[in-house]
Amino acid sequence: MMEKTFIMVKPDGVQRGLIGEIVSRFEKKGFVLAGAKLMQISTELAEEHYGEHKERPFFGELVDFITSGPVFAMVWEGEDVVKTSRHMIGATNPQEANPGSIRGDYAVTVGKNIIHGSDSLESAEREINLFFNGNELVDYTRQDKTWIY
Ligand code: ABT
Ligand code: MG
Repeated sequence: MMEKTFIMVKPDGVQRGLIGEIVSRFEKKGFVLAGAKLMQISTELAEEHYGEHKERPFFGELVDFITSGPVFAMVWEGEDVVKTSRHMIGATNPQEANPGSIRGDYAVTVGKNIIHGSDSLESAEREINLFFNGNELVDYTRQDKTWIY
């Protein structure tokens, strides 16, 4: 099924110069970039985005971290992109993330795991609406589509 998901390079990934590498992996995989922007997350947006973790002991640190510098927010489209991109990203804790996954290759600790990806279709819809206006998303077909599907 064709889906959209929300992917974000976190402040540590931006500072470490990993935007290009991460975009490249999704591009080469065959997913379609529907929207992207470099932005500074406000405290309000951070608390809303991570609302499910509000009661967790690490919530304050999480909000501080995600607002500590610019992030690169993206929407990617493709068949089963929500689940597949979670595999490409790897386990939340980079110590458990497989080599070959983004966190497995580039991250060391759970507090600085360089990338976010929506964990379900419902989360994806919620997060895309939280970060993007409809007019910031573009609908088009990649020329290589018939070689991917
Ligand atoms: P996100 O993509 O950031 O949502 O990570 P993921 O979905 O893989 O993992 P979840 B469970 O959503 O973690 C959200 C952020 O909270 C951090 N975290 C999580 C901790 O610092 N300690 C913990 O014990 C857990 C469970 C990691 C995630 N990211 N950041 N930044
Ligand atoms: Mg999550």
